[in-house]
Amino acid sequence: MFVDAYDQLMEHGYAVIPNALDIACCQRALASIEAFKRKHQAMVAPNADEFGHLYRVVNLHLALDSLADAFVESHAALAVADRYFGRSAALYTTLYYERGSEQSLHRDTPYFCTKPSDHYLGMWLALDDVDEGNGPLRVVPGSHQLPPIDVEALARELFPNQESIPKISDKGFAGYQAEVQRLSDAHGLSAREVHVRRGDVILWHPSMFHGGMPHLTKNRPRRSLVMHITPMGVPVYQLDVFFQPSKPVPDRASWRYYRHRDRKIAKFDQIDFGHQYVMPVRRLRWP
Ligand SMILES: O=C(O)CCC(=O)C(=O)O
Repeated sequence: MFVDAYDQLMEHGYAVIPNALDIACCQRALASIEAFKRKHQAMVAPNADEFGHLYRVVNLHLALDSLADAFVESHAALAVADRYFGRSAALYTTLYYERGSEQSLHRDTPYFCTKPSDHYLGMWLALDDVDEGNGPLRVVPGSHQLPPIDVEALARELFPNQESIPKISDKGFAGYQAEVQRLSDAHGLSAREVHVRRGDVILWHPSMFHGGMPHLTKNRPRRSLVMHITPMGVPVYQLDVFFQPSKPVPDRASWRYYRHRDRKIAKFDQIDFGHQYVMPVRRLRWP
């Protein structure tokens, strides 16, 4: 089964690994998130919608060990990732959602630009059943194999001053994704929804074009954890390096890792709520 999923990942750019995490582990994670939300009600409230559903909480696993457990216990998915990297997959960052991301189609590479390239996978864990009603992931099979884009030429069009390409830029990100869309259309590729059950994991290749469908039944949660994984020590850069592949940069990550059971997890000291505000991990783990 591992081999099948690996072949799917390489051929189609994504793979669904059914029952990658057992239901009891999903339920423990969900119970701990509910307890966390009750305990830190005032802190999470600005991020929640009218149904109390959170949106894009970055690195919640640093406060909740049950989410780190969900990473280390997704054995069948990690076996595929380890084979892809040729060494053990480590956890870099996560995004926790309780409603659909509704993100437009994109590749992650501009913000997950690794040295060496492609040493990154998206690992999306369903904590609820997800279908057309609650904002499933959509993917464009084969989009990881589109012809290469000349990012330096694109950068010359997008950024008048080549000396100061920013790390973060909506214009840069959108400009690149528009080019991927154009190529994808030219090659006759199209998107499909991926419906999954609680405990299933979707793995995607760094160059997979993917996004989130509209979340139609708003009161029904879509709890999911996106895990961004790399081998330990691989540095992850942003647009400034993505658009200037020959820029000299360190080949080791600047962050440290901690051990969680048999895996390594990158250590950061803040949790970000929807890119609106941040909280120190220390405060959210206390007492
Ligand atoms: O969860 C989703 O709907 C999409 C997530 C995604 O596109 C991402 O994390 O890059």
